[in-house]
Amino acid sequence: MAEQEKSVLWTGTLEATNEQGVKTGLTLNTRDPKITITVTGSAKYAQSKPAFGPDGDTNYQNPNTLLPSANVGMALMRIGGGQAGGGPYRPVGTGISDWTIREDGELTFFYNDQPGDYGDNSGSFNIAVLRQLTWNGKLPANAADGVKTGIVVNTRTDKISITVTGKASYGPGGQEFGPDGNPGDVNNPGALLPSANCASCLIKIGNGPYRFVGTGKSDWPVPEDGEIAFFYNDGIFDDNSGSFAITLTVN
Ligand SMILES: [Ca+2]
Ligand SMILES: [Ca+2]
Repeated sequence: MAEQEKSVLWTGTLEATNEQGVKTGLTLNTRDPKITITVTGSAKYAQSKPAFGPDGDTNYQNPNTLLPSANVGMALMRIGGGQAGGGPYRPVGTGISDWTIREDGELTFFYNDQPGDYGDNSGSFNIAVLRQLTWNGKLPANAADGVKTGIVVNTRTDKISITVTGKASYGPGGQEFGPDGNPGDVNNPGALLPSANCASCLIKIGNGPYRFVGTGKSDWPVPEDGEIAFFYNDGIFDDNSGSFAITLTVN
């Protein structure tokens, strides 16, 4: 199993004097999940001016800057670029949330000023690029080995949210139950997790224990490192039917 990238993709500093911008080394692709960018700090685009935050000087735009429609002193980004071409400069300011990637290429951040006029700048912005990891899949009730998500989490940085829907049956007769399982069948020693309702949705992270999920969890700090897998709480799987639909998000 390949190591998954963490939800924090990059952190770094954009100096206001850096006319070339700061390259992140992150190669983005339009097929990738949405990204979120946060920017803090303050900077000056001239020593005679006050310091401004990442939105720059809201009262001043200049046609000679990298992005004339944006405030002077604003944090910008560009994807691709150089001789290979690439996307336009785009305003970032204090950040953008759940942004759909529009171009392929390396992500670079810029300070919006006039080319050749960066020497009288000072200050810097701290920038973080984050990606939300999402997995959508199905847990068939007859899957004795559960379903692996390929999503690897760690206890230092990751909280997860899960939603589970659907109905399934865990035995002959075919009575169906939702993700919370059958409240009338608990402490069944044949089930993967006897303390939870039979026919409920379970999670297992890495080599950790089975844990009850039911209809879901919200912003749950993961208790173990490892790959996330889901299981159907039963002991004999080949007489089961139906499935649960699961959405897993790593924040
Ligand atoms: Ca300047
Ligand atoms: Ca069964």
